[in-house]
Amino acid sequence: SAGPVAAEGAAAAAEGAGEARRPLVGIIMGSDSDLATMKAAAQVLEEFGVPLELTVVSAHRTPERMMDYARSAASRGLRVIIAGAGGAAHLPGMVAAMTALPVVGVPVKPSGAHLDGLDALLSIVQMPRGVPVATVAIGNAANAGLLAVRILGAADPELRARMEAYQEGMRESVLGKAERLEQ
Ligand code: RP5
Repeated sequence: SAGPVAAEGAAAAAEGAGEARRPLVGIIMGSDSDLATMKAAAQVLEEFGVPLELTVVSAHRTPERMMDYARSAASRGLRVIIAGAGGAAHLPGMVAAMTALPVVGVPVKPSGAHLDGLDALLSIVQMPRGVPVATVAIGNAANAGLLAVRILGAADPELRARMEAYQEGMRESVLGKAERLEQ
């Protein structure tokens, strides 16, 4: 199929759910060469049991596909879109212009890039007033996944509890390291 690939979250698998749940988060990227960076977002969502879909949508090479994706996203049940691109990274902003869903932008540093991803960062973060894109650090797709979990968790106490447990895990990990250093 030409459509996005749906991945079932860990929680659904654990529940033994036979049918895949509808994706809540759409992960899109300008090129399959962005996948090495963007797969970290999918991994986070899978860890939290959030159903996702993942595909390639290019603002410049497939503009009509980008419009179709953005305009149909909410009615297809998506709640958050994570969009990553490198270079002249117009994908997150253009998608945000064509949907009312929250869009998280990931600046990708393509291999061999001359500007180290700074071009993508500025393209994504410098949105005009009225059309926000929540921009994470260059290459930090994991944070995009975590932000999507937080957005969904605002109205989902169970998911929010999983985020609190994740934060507690980080806290314990850092305290353990501090303790070992101080010995
Ligand atoms: C951008 O150009 C993509 O998001 C990618 O980061 C970069 C290079 O794309 P390819 O030439 O590898 O397809 O549009």
